[in-house]
Amino acid sequence: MQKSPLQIARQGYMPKMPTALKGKVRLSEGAKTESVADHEAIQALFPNTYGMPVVSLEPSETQSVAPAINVGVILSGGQAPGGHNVISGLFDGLKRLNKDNRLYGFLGGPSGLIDGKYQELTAEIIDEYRNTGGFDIIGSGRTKLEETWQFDKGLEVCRKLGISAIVIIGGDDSNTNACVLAEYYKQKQCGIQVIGCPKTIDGDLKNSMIETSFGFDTACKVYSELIGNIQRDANSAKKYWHFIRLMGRSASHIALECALQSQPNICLISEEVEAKNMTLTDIVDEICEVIVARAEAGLNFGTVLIPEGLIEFIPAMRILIQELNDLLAANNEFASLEGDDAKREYIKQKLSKPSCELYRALPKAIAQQLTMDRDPHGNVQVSLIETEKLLIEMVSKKLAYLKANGMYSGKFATQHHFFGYEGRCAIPSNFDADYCYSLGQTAVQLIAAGKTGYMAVIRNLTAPAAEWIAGGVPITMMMNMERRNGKMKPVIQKALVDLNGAPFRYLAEHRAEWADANTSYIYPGPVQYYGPAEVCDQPTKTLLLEHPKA
Ligand code: FBP
Repeated sequence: MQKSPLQIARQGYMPKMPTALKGKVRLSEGAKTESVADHEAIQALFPNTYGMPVVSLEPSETQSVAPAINVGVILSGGQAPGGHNVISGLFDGLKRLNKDNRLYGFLGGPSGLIDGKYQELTAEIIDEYRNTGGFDIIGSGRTKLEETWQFDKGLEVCRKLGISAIVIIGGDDSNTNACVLAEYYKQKQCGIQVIGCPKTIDGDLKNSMIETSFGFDTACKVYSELIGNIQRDANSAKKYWHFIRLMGRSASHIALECALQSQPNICLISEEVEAKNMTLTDIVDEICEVIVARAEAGLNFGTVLIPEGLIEFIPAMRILIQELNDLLAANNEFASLEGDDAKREYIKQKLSKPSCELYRALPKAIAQQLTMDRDPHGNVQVSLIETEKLLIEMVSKKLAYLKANGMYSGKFATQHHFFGYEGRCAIPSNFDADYCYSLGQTAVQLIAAGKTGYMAVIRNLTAPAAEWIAGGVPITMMMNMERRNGKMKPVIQKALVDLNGAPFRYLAEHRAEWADANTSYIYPGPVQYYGPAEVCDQPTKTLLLEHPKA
């Protein structure tokens, strides 16, 4: 396979690690833990893995040589830069403990465990993937591991391969499932440990114990570079407003981090829209205010960042989507209607009055998207709704009205963008390469210490890597009960943008100045892998604001 010069150079990069992971290691245990909420319910569901202590890894003079073990690894969910480094950290950590240890990769995500599809990961394979982006070493998938028959099939496969520990690299749902699996195997005394690793570009798997999920750093740096480049173009050509939607599912962490890095004219935050109970019209009015003010200063260009999940956070829109989900679930009458107009009329008759008004006000193409593209659970796939186009259309209409009434005299030409896949498989930044490799090594130490139902964690991430603190957190500690598909379930709390948190407060304090006639754009440029630490090793602005350097 041909490689670029950067790919070749990165193969030789040796990730930086916390000092504690470099030599012999001992485990230090803290006090017993409790779940973040719903203690009794969570304890009842996890009698064997509830209440375990937080553990940290410390340097030691001695570490006993353990008998050889086989470990399985699974990549779960969407790609995130650094996954290959978690696996290379696992591999190196295992071989350092005992050269006869073996690592098996389950292929195509969690379904690989159930279907017994696997590959042994040898040094030759691992070396090809060190410090590379992507999940292609073993592939990923979105199959959910949540039913007993799946656990039993997984057990059969593990027994056949002599696997005594599984590492699941995934987001909040995958780690919740890792915890359920750990509990099941412990209760049945199967002798199989389960350890999780925090992955997702969305940045929504974080809490008092997890400072950030891996991949968020690289993905945000890639998107910020692109936004910066667009801003430089906008400031050069001076003729377009760019509407840029950013991946991130429900939470707006990616949009917020990119705004902190690039200082756009406008950045919408879904969590704020919900907290202020804003309507689509309110959002359009806010955008128009900035456009009109800039036009008065002769600046008919700008940038607007839009989080992927925005539409679901507009309260009236959420009700409309819910009504449409209920109305269209297995609705044969609707399915049999011929033509878009007949379908539109049918829907209008069935919706509640406020939802019907909102539906009528939507551009036809968007209204149509809301009634198509449903996921296997019958829900509309909001990530496929082109919110950037919806806003462009609605803003254009409002500006035309303002122009007709003498309140606006600018020009409004637009470009739209959606950034997501551009960043999910980028070559991991030094931060993600180091962080992920350390997570893999940490998972090995947790396995060696006999732990199960833990997530590998690295803290103190704004300090130099040598000072990072490696350890493990019981997954039950991060759980609460939530209603999912009509049933109360134990889940890891998803972190949305905290409107009282330092990153959002920074945006709120500065956005008027960024919207202003005086352009305050920052042009972050591409991710740098070689050079001074202030250029190559900086963590995200979000991390720096949430965990200021000592
Ligand atoms: P994970 O939560 O699994 O890490 O996935 C993140 C993500 O990139 C979201 O930002 C996005 O909404 C989703 O995956 C898209 O996934 P897919 O390409 O499978 O539709």
